[in-house]
Amino acid sequence: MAGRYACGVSSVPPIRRIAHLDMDAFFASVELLRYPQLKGLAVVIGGGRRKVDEIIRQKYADRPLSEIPAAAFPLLKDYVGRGVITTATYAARQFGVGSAMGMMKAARLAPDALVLPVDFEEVRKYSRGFKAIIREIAPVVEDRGVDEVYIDFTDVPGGQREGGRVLARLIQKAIHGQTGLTCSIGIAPNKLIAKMASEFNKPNGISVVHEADVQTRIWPLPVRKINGIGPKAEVKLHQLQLHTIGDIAAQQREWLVDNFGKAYGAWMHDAAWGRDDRPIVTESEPVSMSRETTFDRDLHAVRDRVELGAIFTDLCRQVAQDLRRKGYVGRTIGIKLRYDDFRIATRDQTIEEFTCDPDTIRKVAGQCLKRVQLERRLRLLGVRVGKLEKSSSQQPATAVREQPALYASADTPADPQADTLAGTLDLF
Ligand code: DCP
Ligand code: MG
Repeated sequence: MAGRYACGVSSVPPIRRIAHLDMDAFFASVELLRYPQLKGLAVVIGGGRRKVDEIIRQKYADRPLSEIPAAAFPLLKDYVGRGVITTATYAARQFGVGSAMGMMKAARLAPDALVLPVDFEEVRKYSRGFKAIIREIAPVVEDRGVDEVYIDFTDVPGGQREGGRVLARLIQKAIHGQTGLTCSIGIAPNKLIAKMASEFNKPNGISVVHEADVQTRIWPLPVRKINGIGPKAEVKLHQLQLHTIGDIAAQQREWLVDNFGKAYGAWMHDAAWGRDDRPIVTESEPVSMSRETTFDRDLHAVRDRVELGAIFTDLCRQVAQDLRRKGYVGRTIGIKLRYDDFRIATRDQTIEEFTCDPDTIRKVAGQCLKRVQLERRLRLLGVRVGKLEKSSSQQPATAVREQPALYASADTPADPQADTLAGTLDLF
């Protein structure tokens, strides 16, 4: 870089280079490590709690997992039950299937795709693993969840070469060499653009974006590509005839403020111009931990009381386990329901003492349940513990940087239409 800054002043700071790294088809790729014979095939991960691969493994107990024939694996078209796809291999994505799609719809699109359940423990193990590999090479890393991180390349040796491409290649090679997994990396002047750039060349790609490239590479993208513009903002932007990021950038800041409010409008203007100075946060503390499950069939609070009660207790137990494993206690306990008409209701309650005790969580979550309508059938039930603090009795060494819950969905504000029936139902 000496040449670049050869202006006689040695204190010129290096150019900020931020990378966003995202693992490719993460949960599916982890399964393919175990079953390399499925490489290149259309495989989807998801479905309920079916232990499909355990059945196969029993049947072929006499041979290593890698020698079980691909034909022995269950097909999507034979899948019974509900649930959504967690992820799909790139071969499966060619059929149009992908994350969050219902299994039934996916089965229509890719009937011959293989289907495997998620192995959470394995996924967590590889998640910790690839992050440790990155930290050995570039220490300033922000954990963004199970399969993505931001990395500050600015001061890392080689981090400025070819705009960061050289270091990105090194990281990709190290991760692949030590785990067999591939990832995609975007390197840019900031987090906002890096996040977009990591998608440009998926899978196993690297994209380098410079400040001067914003107009050509960022402005043509649809507004939703900005991390922070969600479905509601998108609808409104479309109503205002703004479809690309460039369309937003072409607006006056004041006009955006008038339409989207002071903070959001101004942020949107900056984002469209590729401006973002958020730092890399290396020690992120989880805000909450949650567990939720979609039922195989809609359940009714009275008619399916026993089944629902058991699932509810189990969710509380799992959240309590997550808290303990990661060394946290929490004080706000909440529930989330999705009704058969897809409406969502959430309720929570804050208690005096911090806890990670499954019975306490169960009791308070049960009280929250009494505050929502339970006449309609339910598709989904979730339990969340928030207002977290590190528990003093336990200090796990490695888990601190992990995200709260792998599959936590965004906290949904309480549904105003879900009237409270406090005290009238005592089901749980
Ligand atoms: N995931 C999930 N539920 C979703 C989306 C994703 O449980 N609705 C899980 C499965 C993914 C992992 O999180 O493997 C990472 O999510 P990504 O969006 O990064 O998707 P992938 O890594 O699977 O694919 P890509 O190559 O597009 O990053
Ligand atoms: Mg990914």
